[in-house]
Amino acid sequence: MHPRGLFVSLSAIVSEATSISTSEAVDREARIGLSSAPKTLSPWLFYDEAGSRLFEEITELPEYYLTRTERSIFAAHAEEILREAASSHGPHPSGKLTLIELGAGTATKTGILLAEAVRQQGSVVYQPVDVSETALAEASENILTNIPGVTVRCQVADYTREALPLDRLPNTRTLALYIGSSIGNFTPEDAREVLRNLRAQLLPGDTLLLGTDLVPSAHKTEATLLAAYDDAAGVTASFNLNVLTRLNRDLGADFDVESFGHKVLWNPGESRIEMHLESLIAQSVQLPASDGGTALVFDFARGETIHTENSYKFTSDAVASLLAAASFKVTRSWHDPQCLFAVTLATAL
Ligand code: AVJ
Repeated sequence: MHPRGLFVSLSAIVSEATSISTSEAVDREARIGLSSAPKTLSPWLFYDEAGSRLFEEITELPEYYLTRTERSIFAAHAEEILREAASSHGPHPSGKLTLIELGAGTATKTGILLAEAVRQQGSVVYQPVDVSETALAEASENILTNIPGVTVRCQVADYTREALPLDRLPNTRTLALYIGSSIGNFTPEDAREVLRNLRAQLLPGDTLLLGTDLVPSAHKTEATLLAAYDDAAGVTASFNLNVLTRLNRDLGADFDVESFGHKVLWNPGESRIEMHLESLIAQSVQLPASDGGTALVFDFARGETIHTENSYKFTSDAVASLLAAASFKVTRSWHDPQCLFAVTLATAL
């Protein structure tokens, strides 16, 4: 029999305290971002319940090639990925791999890697880390019913703000998964910081599997990239605009959502897709007083934007130097035939 079971860490129980600090964080973020010039809002604000649902919808859109392509890379190369991770050499005694995943969400693509880990080593411990308790509950239910041999230990945490609550089992190696191009939301400086924090929790010989979206190239046009963030069905537009609906609901702001438009551009100098919300008219928006500050009024000129997201795109050199800056060395990388997306295995030095 393979060990099975669900372990929920203590931090999962403090959801009430977490939700109080979440609405305080939303308030703080809105006050700072909307008072800045140019105006900004942080992408984590997208992911309320409606936004998380819209994101799941995005991942299934014909234009949004990222999720599907990364899944195809896992499907084609899971065996090699897991073998390379298990055999990466270091002073640490080799043993079974434990998989941890940063920002696991509902962990739909991870199943391919977990099933392969069970094939290679008989059983596997999987530690998904995410800020969303509901996403983690869905993830563990899916995995426990579909992949016998996996033990799931959910951890509710914000890996960008707190040290990772990593439980190391004796005589195991860790394979950390940071997939889905999640790293792409960070500026190069913050991305290095996130990977350094992760590296600090690992031992030499442990590995990281990093999923990154790639820059335009011979087989990947700028139009392909833009369409992924500006789909014909308008799901990404709804996802972007939903942040205003959220601020109205959570903070009592009075955004007229209809008078903002979804705007996407490719910034080649910074190597990133940018999403903005553009004010279609001159207008002002009120934010009521809260524990975090006094009532504020934000004036918008016609055509002025709120910068809501960066999604950085990489070359393989850029991936290697980002990893090197956090004391990882590239072991091997895989991409799809069109070079849309890359999956890179790196070893902690
Ligand atoms: C979740 C950050 C990987 O940047 O492609 C999708 C978010 N934004 N469509 C991305 C997103 C608009 C997504 N990441």
